[in-house]
Amino acid sequence: MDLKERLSELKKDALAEITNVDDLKKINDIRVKLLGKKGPITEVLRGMRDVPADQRPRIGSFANTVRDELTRALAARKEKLEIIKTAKKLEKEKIDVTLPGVAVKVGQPHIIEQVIAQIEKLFLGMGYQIVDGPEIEEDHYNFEMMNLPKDHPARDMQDTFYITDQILMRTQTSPVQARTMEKHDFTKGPLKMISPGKVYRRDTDDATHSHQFHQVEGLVIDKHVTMADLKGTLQTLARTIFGEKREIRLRPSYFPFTEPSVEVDVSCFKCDGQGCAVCKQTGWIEVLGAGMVHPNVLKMAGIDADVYGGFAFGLGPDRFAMLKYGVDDIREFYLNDVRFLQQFSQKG
Ligand code: FA5
Repeated sequence: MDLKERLSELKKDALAEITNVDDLKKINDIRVKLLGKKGPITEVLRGMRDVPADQRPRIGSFANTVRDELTRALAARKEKLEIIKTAKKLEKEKIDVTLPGVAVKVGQPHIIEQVIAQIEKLFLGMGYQIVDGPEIEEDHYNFEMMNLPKDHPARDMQDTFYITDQILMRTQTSPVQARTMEKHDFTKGPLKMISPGKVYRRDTDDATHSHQFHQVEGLVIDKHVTMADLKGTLQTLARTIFGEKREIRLRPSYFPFTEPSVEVDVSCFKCDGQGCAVCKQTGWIEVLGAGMVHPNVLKMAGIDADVYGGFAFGLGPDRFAMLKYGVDDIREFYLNDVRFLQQFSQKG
């Protein structure tokens, strides 16, 4: 058999082997076996030495054609096996997208947290800082610094959980203001802050009272702060929470830490001030307490009351939420019944 015949025979066997291989990993082995240095083609070409010189180009060219054909056949088989492999994998991992999904339950902040966040956003926008403070507080900060010495009759307004003589569960968020006033450096600018948080009172739980509730207090201290500043600020607050058309009115009141003190009413958002069940036919709803900071409070915090003055206000987000969403029992907020809580979407 001459070299050309041997090459043809070899090609036939090799193509058959390539066509029959069904394992991708074996393709490379076959390539090395057929076309490698120790492979039959190389060996045949080594025999070229014995071929007469005039026939060498023809056989050499044929050998190259055989090698190219085998290379192509190997590549084509490899591609085919890869397609088969992918198809098998896809078949195995097939997903039935028409199957019903499992709904993921997404939580949301508690409605009181949402109201507090809305208030915080407003005041941050007006350049206030948000300050946190301890819930277990000293009598000194909760009462004394707020112009409420021991045995002051106004202490009865806030029935207190005492832990010791001097330590108590804070009844209001005002102590945070006392702590901040004490530290504030007025050469660096005015003090503008709100302090949101939990407070505690020995109130008997009923539809409008809870022994644990929330407050947001606000405080501004600077030179030349007037009651008009207070009113404008609270007007903005009322409109943000209760709607664009709301008006507010101030009524004289009493708090030991402010003088003068006021109760703040907002025009009824249900009846637009006409009179309805929500506003008890008055057209107004009481929403918070406020006033101009008492000079004694400033002095106790080391602030010169002849130069500086300011306003303060304190509100209950629980009562705000009750009014805004028509919840008639404050205890609903604390029962943690998800069916109740889920009603309040994030947008409020
Ligand atoms: C105060 O606590 C004053 N520190 C507020 C203040 C600050 C006035 C600065 C002036 C200047 P009062 O006791 O009214 O005030 O409470 C404030 C708000 O907390 C009330 O308007 C009410 O919304 C809410 N609140 C009071 N007691 C309860 C309670 N037991 N349950 C739920 N909310 C309450």
